[in-house]
Amino acid sequence: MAKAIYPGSFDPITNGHIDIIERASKMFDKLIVGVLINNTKDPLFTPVERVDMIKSVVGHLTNVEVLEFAGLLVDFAHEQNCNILVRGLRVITDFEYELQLAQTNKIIAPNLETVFLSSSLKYSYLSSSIVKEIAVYNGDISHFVRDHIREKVTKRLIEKGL
Ligand code: COD
Repeated sequence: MAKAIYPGSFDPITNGHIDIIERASKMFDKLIVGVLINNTKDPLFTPVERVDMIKSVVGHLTNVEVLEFAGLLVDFAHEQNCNILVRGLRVITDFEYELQLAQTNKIIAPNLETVFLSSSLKYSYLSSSIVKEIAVYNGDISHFVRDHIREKVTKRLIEKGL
C-alpha cells in the first residue's frame, strides 16, 4: 500500500494546503496529514484545534487521516511505517528551504523520499502567515480559507487582543 505523509504547521489550514491534500490523496492509497506540535513557534491555534480544522475540511477524502506529531519528522514517519513525504512548492523562495529539509531528512533517514507538488497557480502566493497578517489588519481572508476557518481565525485574533 502506497502511503505518504504531508507534514506541516497548518496554522491555519489554507485553500493552498487543501489543494495539495486533495491532489496527493489521489496519488497514494493513504495520506496522513501530520500536524507539528511546534512549541518554539507561537502558533495561533493549538495542535488539537489545527487537527480539528483540517479534519473539518478533508471529510470528503476517505483515505486521509490527520494526526499530530512532536519531535522529528523522520521519527514520525518511521512510527507510521511510511517512507514518502509530500511537500508543496510555491515560489522559488520555497525551494531552498524545502531542499534543505528534504536533504537533511534523507541523511537522517535514507529510505525516506520527499515528493514535491507544485502549487496550483491560483494559490502560489498563499501562506498561513499571509492569511494571519491580513486578518490582523481586518482584511478579507475569505478567498484564502474556508468560511468556518475564517470565523475561527477572526475569533482567535479577538481573543488574543490582536
Ligand atoms: N500551495 C501549495 N503548497 C503550500 C501552500 C500553497 N498555497 N502553502 C503551503 N504549502 C506547503 C508548504 O510549502 C509546505 O510544503 C506544506 O504546505 C506545509 O506548509 P506549512 O507552512 O503549514 O508547514 P511548515 O513548512 O511550517 O512545516 C515544517 C515542518 C513541520 C515539516 C518541519 O518544521 C518539520 O519537519 N518539523 C519537525 C522537526 C524536524 O524534523 N526538524 C528537522 C527538519 S530538517
